[in-house]
Amino acid sequence: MLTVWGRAESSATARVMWALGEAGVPHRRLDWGGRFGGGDDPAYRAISPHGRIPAITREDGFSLWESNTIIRWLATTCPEAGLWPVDEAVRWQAQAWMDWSAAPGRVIGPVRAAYRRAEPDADEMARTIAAAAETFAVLNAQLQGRTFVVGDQLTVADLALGVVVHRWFRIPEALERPDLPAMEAWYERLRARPAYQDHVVAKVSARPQTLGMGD
Ligand SMILES: N[C@@H](CCC(=O)N[C@@H](CS)C(=O)NCC(=O)O)C(=O)O
Repeated sequence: MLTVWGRAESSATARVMWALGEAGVPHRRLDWGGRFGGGDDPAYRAISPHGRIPAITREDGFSLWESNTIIRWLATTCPEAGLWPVDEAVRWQAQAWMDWSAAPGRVIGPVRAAYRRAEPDADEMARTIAAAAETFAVLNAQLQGRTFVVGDQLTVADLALGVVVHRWFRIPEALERPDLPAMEAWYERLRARPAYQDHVVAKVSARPQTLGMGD
């Protein structure tokens, strides 16, 4: 049995849980990190050197950290799930989009920081949203004419990007955002997937749970 170490509402844990759900891999999850603590536990540091969540462990001693690496491992060990493109060019495009997922990860943070202020500053909100929209527009362009990020099938690229996009669309309706129709249509396709509903929509909020923590 695979064990996932990580609190469910963390974006990085949610990605891994979603991937496990898509692949149908039996697992259990332990609440770890954030308010649950454990990141500085030396035994945990032995499996996750930065003390960050998520990490996975298996009874035979195998362990792994970094959510996108865990997703790659899962996709290659469960090829029947179809998350790892067979075509070489598509497979490497998927890797590029996975690595690129750090970019929207960086721009959504300032939006959320502005949004969580007790007295939000309209200029800060507008500025951070405009900067984020510029980055998300890159993904929107890629999704034009495609069902999923690198083609007609859900892959590791979608798994790396689906959580941050959920956060973008969860910013309250009242806040003006430029239209990104291809990305919105893709988000609706993700929302139709039970594993995405269970592990992302139901668990990950737009508002940070714990200030000052990567979440
Ligand atoms: N690049 C890492 C990021 C890991 C990370 O920053 N995780 C956050 C939660 S999303 C964390 O561990 N925060 C501290 C904590 O929850 O204790 C990954 O994708 O696994």
